Amino acid sequence: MPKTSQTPEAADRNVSIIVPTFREAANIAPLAERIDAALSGTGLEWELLLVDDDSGDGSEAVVAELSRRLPVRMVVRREPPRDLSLAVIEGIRLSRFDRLVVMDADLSHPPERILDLLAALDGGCDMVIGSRYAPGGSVDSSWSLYRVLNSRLATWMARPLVKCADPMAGFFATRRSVLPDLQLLRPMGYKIALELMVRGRLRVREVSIDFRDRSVGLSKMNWRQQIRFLRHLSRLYNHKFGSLARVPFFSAVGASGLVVDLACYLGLQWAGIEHRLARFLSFWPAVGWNWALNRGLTFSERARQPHLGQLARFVASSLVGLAVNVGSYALLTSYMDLFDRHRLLAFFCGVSLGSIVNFLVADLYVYGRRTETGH
Ligand SMILES: Nc1nc2c(ncn2[C@@H]2O[C@H](COP(=O)(O)OP(=O)(O)OP(=O)(O)O)[C@@H](O)[C@H]2O)c(=O)[nH]1
Ligand SMILES: [Mg+2]
Repeated sequence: MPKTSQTPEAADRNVSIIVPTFREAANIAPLAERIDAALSGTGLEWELLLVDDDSGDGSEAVVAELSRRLPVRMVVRREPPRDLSLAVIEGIRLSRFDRLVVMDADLSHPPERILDLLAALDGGCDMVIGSRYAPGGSVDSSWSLYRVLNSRLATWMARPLVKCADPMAGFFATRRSVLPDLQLLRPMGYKIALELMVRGRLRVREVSIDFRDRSVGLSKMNWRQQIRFLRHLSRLYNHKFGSLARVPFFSAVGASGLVVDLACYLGLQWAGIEHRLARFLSFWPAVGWNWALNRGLTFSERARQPHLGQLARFVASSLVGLAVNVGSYALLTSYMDLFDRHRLLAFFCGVSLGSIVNFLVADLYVYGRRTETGH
């Protein structure tokens, strides 16, 4: 990736602040004013680079007005997909300086801490996270229990990937010159810091911050973004740990498929369908569910293949897995006394063997071996 031509000395006296925006017209001026107040008089040269996904809410006019007195500019992305991480990458590409700070527009991240992040960065590391969960940090006191648990769960899921208390953070400082080739990045959704940390193997430090909820404008976080986060996580696990990292995702999908299977099995009987027919019918929605989730999650970065052919191969592989499952149960209980006395053990051995076969067939045959890491 191209490096900036700044000398180290000059680089330490300036910073590009990159802010992804989508419908943040009301937050842009207060954000720029607070950054200006925090940085003016420090001798630091700065630019505020807003990367907007064609909000159409008057943001561009606000920036045009602001740019008369502050070093603020806006780049508008007009091509889909609309995506926070892709906007940040575009910002990194277009930034003037080597030192970068990335933050949200909604004033959740205190601009007054930018200098602290930069000081820590200059202290010798590749990335500094403005961390809600480092000692001394906090989240907004109005957070509901659901939101606390949601955030903690996401953090916990990312923990095997990086040594960082707040890998979900959107407030961070880094240097463009230490980042991996931007072409190789494959983020989706909100967690661009996590993407950079994992793929760039960055040395990370944390500076605690007090995170405040937005007071103006609407949050763009929704369930769709949460699914995108899971897909992103699956890619990063696969990148870091190889194909074996798919096993927990595949297992979790299988477990959820079991719930679908059971719900349909009971539901159909409740609707008056005979139990053997219900058993036969409930298999299909469950297998379709598993196929779709594995396509979107476990094997999400594999090359896209036509739906129907792939679904048919998945059904075939599920039937093979089922045969191994039931067959090994029958063999174990017929020929080994131990398993005949402890049939539950045989049941779980059957399930495990069937799942392993399912996984291998899915990995090698159903979802293909070719890797493509586009959106
Ligand atoms: N360019 C671009 N920016 C986005 C997009 N989605 C969100 N943003 C910006 O990314 C930042 C974070 O988005 P928020 O909606 O505040 O998400 P959040 O901080 O996780 O959620 P809240 O805590 O509810 O505010 C804000 O500056 C948004 O304007 C997008 O699709 N494209
Ligand atoms: Mg926000």
